[in-house]
Amino acid sequence: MDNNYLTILNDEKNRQNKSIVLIASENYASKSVREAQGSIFTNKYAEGYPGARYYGGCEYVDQIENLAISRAKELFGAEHVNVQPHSGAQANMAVYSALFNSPDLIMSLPLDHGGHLTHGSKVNFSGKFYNFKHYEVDRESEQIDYDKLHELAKIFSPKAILSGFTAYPREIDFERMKYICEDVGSLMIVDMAHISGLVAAKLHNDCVKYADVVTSTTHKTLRGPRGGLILSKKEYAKKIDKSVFPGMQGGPMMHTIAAKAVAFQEALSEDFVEYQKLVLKNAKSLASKLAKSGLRIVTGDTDTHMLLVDVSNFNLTGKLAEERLNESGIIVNRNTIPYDVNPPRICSGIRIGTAAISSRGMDEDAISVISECIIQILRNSSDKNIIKEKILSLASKYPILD
Ligand code: DSN
Repeated sequence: MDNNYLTILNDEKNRQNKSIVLIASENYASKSVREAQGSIFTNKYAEGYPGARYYGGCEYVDQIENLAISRAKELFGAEHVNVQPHSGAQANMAVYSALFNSPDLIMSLPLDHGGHLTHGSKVNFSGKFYNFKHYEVDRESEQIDYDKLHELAKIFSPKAILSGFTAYPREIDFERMKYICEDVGSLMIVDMAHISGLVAAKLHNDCVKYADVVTSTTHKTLRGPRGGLILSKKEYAKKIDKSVFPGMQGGPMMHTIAAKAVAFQEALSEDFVEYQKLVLKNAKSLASKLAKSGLRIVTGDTDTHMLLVDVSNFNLTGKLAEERLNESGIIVNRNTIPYDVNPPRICSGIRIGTAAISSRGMDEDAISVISECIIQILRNSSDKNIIKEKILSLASKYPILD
């Protein structure tokens, strides 16, 4: 027995059990998903694709990869699926490399307006290899201004328009995106990492039917193992597969692909749809309670699992708010808000998500306690130990799956 490992594992178990995780990109994978990810499939090399591997002994890993692919196709109605990307960032990298040549022009939402690092940030490969031009959210509504986006797309004639975001709380109009892309002759690419669980449950409008290519992670609202996924129209299948392997990756992680297969089956269930309804209900309720207590909710509301909260009218920065909440056992991340006056490391907002707490079964009663605690912590208006106790007691009522 490796006691050092066990001690650290136990500490992390305690941390997860005793805190309230409101990080919008985190969730708790089921025991079945974790068992598959911890299975003996980890022992197998399988470079290549089912039926065309570069190693012997691949008969069962072929079956597991085909199972994951067919379930993902059924779940999302996709024509083609690649389940091999190790992460969302690698999925994006593989798609760009399959479809673009450096320095093709791509349009996207920038990081400080809610886009992802891989959507053209200068410090990321995407911004280094490709010529990203950004559309932004409207200063007043803080939502995407599709008319403006359309105007910009006519000017830039991008090779592709990227949508699907990391810190954007409202529903995206994918039909409109498709209309704009068709009008200017661009490819439509969607990174649905945050909303893939909602899309799977048909509680967010569908991007798969409109987009040429959709990328995702599998561990956020989708509640699978940590990993990536690419869905596409048939015509891009060959290019994308070649770009993932041998272009970007060597051996696929067959244990993670096994866990993806299990997660996709879970996501096809009625229980999963009910879970996603709870995620949405909890997010709406938390937004409304925090707003009633004086916090400004960016865009005024949420349509997803996520809300973005401007803490500046509490005389706080995002950094300070994150640290204070963290000390009391409520885990969030600081986040820039659109047109933020503070630098990214400090920023003026926090991002809150309800995917993880909803997996623990937390509902309206829990949301009331959480919102009260958030307000008291941010106002510094109650005894810290009393709040910590309240959070601990709430967390212990809703244990995480072991
Ligand atoms: N870092 C993830 C998030 O927190 O949204 C996206 O990759």
